Parts: sequence; C-alpha cells; structure tokens
Amino acid sequence: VFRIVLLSPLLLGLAVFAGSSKPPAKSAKPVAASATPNVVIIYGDDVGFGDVGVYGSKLIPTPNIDRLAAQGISFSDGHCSAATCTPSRFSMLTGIHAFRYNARILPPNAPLIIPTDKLTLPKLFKQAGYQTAVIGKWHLGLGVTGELPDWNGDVKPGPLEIGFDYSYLLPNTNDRVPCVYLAGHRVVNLDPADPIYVGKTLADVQKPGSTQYPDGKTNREAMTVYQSTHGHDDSVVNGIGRIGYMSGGKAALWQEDELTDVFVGKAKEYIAAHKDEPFFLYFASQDIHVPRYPHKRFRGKTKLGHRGDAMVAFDWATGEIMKALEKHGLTQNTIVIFSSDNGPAYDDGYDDGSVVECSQEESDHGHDASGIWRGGKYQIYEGGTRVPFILRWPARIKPGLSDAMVNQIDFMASFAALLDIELPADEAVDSRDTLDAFLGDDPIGLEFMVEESFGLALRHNDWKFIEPSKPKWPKGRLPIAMALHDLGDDPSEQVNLAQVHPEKTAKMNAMLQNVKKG
Ligand code: NG6
Ligand code: CA
Repeated sequence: VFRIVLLSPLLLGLAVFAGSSKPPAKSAKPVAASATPNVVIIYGDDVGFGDVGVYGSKLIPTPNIDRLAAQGISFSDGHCSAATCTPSRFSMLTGIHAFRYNARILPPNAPLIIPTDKLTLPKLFKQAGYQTAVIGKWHLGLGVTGELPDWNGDVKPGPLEIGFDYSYLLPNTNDRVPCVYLAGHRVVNLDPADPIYVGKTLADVQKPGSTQYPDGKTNREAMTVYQSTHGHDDSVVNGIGRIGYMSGGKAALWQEDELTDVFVGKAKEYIAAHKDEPFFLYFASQDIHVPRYPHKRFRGKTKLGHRGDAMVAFDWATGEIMKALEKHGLTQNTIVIFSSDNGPAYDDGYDDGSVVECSQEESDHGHDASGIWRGGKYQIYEGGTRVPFILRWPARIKPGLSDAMVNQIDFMASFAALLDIELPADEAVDSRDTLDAFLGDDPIGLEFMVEESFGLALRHNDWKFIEPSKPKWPKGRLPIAMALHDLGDDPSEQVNLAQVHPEKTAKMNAMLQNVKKG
C-alpha cells in the first residue's frame, strides 16, 4: 500500500492530463478519415512506461511524445507481447506468440526467424496497396538457417523477403556486431578490400586482410567510452565492448552518436518520397537500448546520464517524424503509434551512469522507469510488457485516455479489419481484432491476454496469473513461483493470492494452458 500511495502522482499525472487534454483547435475544416491512412509505428527499444512525461516521467522531458499523446489516445494498459525485443517484434509483425516459434533474443549471425511464407504486417499492408518500410533496429535474424550470412554479399533473406519494400537497418542490436548499416541486402559503405567477418570467437574472425578490433576479454582498456559491467567483452568497436566478434568493415562502421540522426534522416527521406501513396513505416529506434551514447547535443539534458539523455534524443526523433508528416500535409490521415518493445532496463551491461538506487524499487536517481508497475525488461511482472502506448489519427479519433487492455500482437487482426482484409485462418493465429479499442471506441479492449518473458502469465481483466518459471537472465534472478495478483487492488504485484483463491488460480492456469495449446 505504501508503495502505491508513494507513487500515486503518476496516476494523478495521467488524470491531470485527461482533464486538460482538449482536442486540438480546428482551423481548417475536418479532413475525412481515409480508408488507407498511412501508418507509422515509432517503436522504442527498452523504453519504460514511466520514461514518458505523459505517463509520469518528471525527470526526462519528452515534449514531442507528450504532444503526440495530447493529440491521440494514451493507453494505460497497453502492452508489447513480451519482455524482450526479438519475441515482441516477432509477435507484432506476425500476430503469433513468440513462444510458438521459440523466438528468443537473437545472437549475431542468427538466421531470419520469421518464415518467409508467413503473413506479416507489411505483407498485409501491401495487399492493400501500401508501400512498406522498416528503418532502424531489426534483431529478427538475417539469412538462412544453417548458413552464416555473407556480410560481404547479399545478406538475405531479411525484411525484403517478409514484406518490406525498403529497409535501412542496424542488423541486430547496437550492442551486437556487426556495427554497420544494412541497406536492403547490402552493408552500406563496405570496402571490399576490408571484408567483414562475424563470429562467436576471436578465432572465427581473425582473417588476414580485414581490420582487427581489440578483444575486450584481454583488452579492457580498449573500452574507452565506458566499461562493460557484464558480458559485452567480445570485439571492442568504437571504444565499446560488444556481444560477438567482428573484423573488417572499418569504413562501414556506424558512429554511435549518429545512429539516431541517421535513422531520422532516412525516415524523413522515406516520408517525402512516399507522400503521395499510402505507406506503412516501421521506425524501430535503437534508443534507449545499450550502449547509450546520444549525440552531444542531447548529453546532459537530464540528470540521469546517458539513459535519460538517450530518451531526450528519442523524443526529438519522434518530433522530427511528426514534423515531416506535417510538412507533407499528412498529419490528419496518418496513424502514428508510439510504443516500446519491452520494459525498462538500467544497467544492461555497461557502466553508463544509469544507477539502480534500490533493486526492489528499480529507480534511477529517483526516476522510476516502469512507473508503479513492478519489474521491467526480462521480467514477467507488468513492468516487463506494460509500456507507453499512444495512437494518434486526427482524422478519426478523439484525443484522450483509455484504460482498455490492448496488445501489439493484435495489430495484425486490427489492421486487417481496418483495411477490410480477411485473415486466413492459419495466419496471425494469436492476433485478435481490437480495432475499436485502438480507435478509442471500446473502453474495455481485451478480456484476457498472455504476457511472455522466460515464463508466461495470463491477464484476465484485472487479474494476473503467473506460471512458475526459472528466469535465465539477468543472472541470479530467483525462480518465479506460481502467483495470482489482483491488479485492481495491488497494481504493483506485491501480494500473491494464489493460496487465497485456489479456484481462480486453477481456472486462470487452465486458460493459459489452453492458449499455449493454440
Ligand atoms: C542480453 C544482453 C543485453 C541485451 C539483451 C537484448 C548480455 C550480458 N546482455 O543478452 O545487454 O543486449 O540481450 O536486449 O549480453 S533486447 O532489447 O534486444 O531484447
Ligand atoms: Ca528491447
């Protein structure tokens, strides 16, 4: 109770916002909603519920995201489907639970995990005549199972084979090699005289004729930007230790502090080039994933070190995309969705200045990145998947707040409904049409849904059932016992009611097992 009282300003913040959110003043006459609105998903990486002003952040200014929220619907119970990146992205793009395909966090060189014959979100939009693009972090694998991707040739299959017409990527994560951009099938700026090799060990990549990078395991002093705190000690590229080894590609290396600018630049170009036709743009920012090293114009903008400053950079990026839409007269008929792939992490492998003051409360310099929700990235608690979730479509929706339970896995069925496309029964099998909730017409949304981390949980209205599991990561996490929580009374999942309500527990467990069976 103490915890809830203590943190209630967050809820208050949402309430205040509700009271003050007026529809934007209409000077021009209202524009009719198009049957094929542009759709832009601005997808954060590890952005927590409490990292956004409108969701209660006091220490990180996010004026652009807040403006988006003031013109759209902010969901208080909006979820990514899993508490880590690859599974959430897999589910959002396929409408299938990641656990069915064993979609876990991928290492460098992992093959594409979305089967090329599956229906995907971009393929759905293409059926309706859209142009489709992904810009930013991929982390869904590249290449064929059983073979290593050829970083010096055509890197495929990848996004272009699962429905995107255009792609400009960071192949894995910004803490994984190779640290290069991939445009379509090709590494950008690759010098054939300095071929790229990627592997699990130093020996895999020690090939004559390619630039060699220091091995973090034996050269910690090469980590000049900051030291790694766990893992991230394979190749040291740009003074930062990475996951995985690489050699070569020196001319192709990205610059850490330019990632945000480069992706924003590509998004602006894309919007300008496609302003006259419907498009679906999946803008997958690497912010605020580690290694955080925002451009110097953002550094010091918060008291929270690189983590907070990276969030300021992401807010700027959001504003730039909104400006680009405005510039081309696309604001009214573009659906902009702002969300994240999993809850927040502080020290996720580097000594970058984000401090966990108390592991129970998980607060960074007094900033609680998951708000009142327990836990964050990697965890089965609400903080793992309950993330900022904002949808703006001025031509169609009324701005406001919604407590409807919604999930990114339902984009497939919901956009199919919007575009009047019938989904085949064997596609997007876990996706349900919640379009009315997304558009603010249904205040309830989902009655039940699955949340995924190392184990699974089931939400049924305000109830939450957590199945027992053994978290693999971060190391040292204790096994999770079976739990039942009443989020209505206990939003921070402090009281386990499994013994108090054995029947409810059994019923929800049965529901979960039922979903698992498919
Ligand atoms: C973990 C990494 C972590 C992060 C995560 C993926 C270590 C020690 N930890 O394995 O730093 O990269 O994978 O994050 O290597 S995610 O947002 O893409 O899921
Ligand atoms: Ca993530």
